[in-house]
Amino acid sequence: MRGLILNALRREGHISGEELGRRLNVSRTAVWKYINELRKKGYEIDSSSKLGYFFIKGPDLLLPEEIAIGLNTRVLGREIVYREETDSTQDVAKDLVERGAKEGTVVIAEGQTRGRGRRGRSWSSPHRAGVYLSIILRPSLKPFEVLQIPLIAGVAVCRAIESVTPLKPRIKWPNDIILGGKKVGGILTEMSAEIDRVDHIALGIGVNVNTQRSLIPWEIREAATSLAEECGEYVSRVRFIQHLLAELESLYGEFVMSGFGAIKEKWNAFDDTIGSWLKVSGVGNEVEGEAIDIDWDGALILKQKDGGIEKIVSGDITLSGYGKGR
Ligand code: BT5
Repeated sequence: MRGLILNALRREGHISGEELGRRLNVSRTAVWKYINELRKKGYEIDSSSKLGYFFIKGPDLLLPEEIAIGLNTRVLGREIVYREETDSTQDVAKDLVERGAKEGTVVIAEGQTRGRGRRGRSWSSPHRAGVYLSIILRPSLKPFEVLQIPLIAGVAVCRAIESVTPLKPRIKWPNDIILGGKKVGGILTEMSAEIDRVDHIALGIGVNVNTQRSLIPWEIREAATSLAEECGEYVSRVRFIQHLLAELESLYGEFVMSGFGAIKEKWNAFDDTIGSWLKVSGVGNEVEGEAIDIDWDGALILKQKDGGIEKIVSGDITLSGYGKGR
């Protein structure tokens, strides 16, 4: 109901309580209560006896009713669970899965106290500055195919960045989103699976949107950036999420129908890894070589000094040569 009221106020500028009540089939007192709830959330809505209610401005929050206005998806984000603050949206998503949450449910937090990356690393999530969300997916995939999910999400993040800014993001395999050589976003894929079948995936995406440099822990400050810092202006987090969910839904749909082959070319368009000389660590022995391609299943193919070919399915990479676009 609050979403419908916001929609009407935004569209028409001002509208009387009586007219709102008539359209939504509720009493004027009920309209007044909803308006007060919106005001408590930070919406500036004024009223006058002549014009009725009129919208002044919204609170730049990632409220589900804000995201729903103009969200162009059928499944992703049709159910949004919102938290002002939480430990990690991944944990909230996992709780929801246990309670039967549907595919496409999205958990969004304004801030995380224990946002996480891969292998126990942390993800700095300052309040109301970035986008921190987890998406519940229930694809019928084999566990090894899940490797492709962060690559698909990477393309969606880059396309969303291109939709809301003039920036040219790149992807460092497997899950780093890079601007000007610095990390602006990361992707975390956690799954629950049996030997031959994935039960569900919690796809976590973190992007520094309007994150000021001073809010990023000093140890990683030099290696991190934000969309606002790179393009020099404030970026709407709501619009970014709307584009992200729409891009992801379309790419994920394509992937489910036709496999990773259809996405690989799109991934290549943002790739900043192939052609670089790099070191891969975090999975047993450190391996060094030139990244020559990604395989049909999303694995990175490295050519070592002696000409040997190594296929890498996960790990952390350090570039020691130069990637495209650097
Ligand atoms: C990632 O891990 O890049 C995946 C990050 C996923 C975060 C999202 S937020 C929503 C959802 N809920 C969660 O709890 N997590 C997901 P990894 O490749 O392991 O990179 C982690 C490393 O990135 C850290 O060790 C830091 O060096 C760096 N880092 C941490 N916070 C950062 C930030 N805000 N911006 C740039 N770099 C950061």
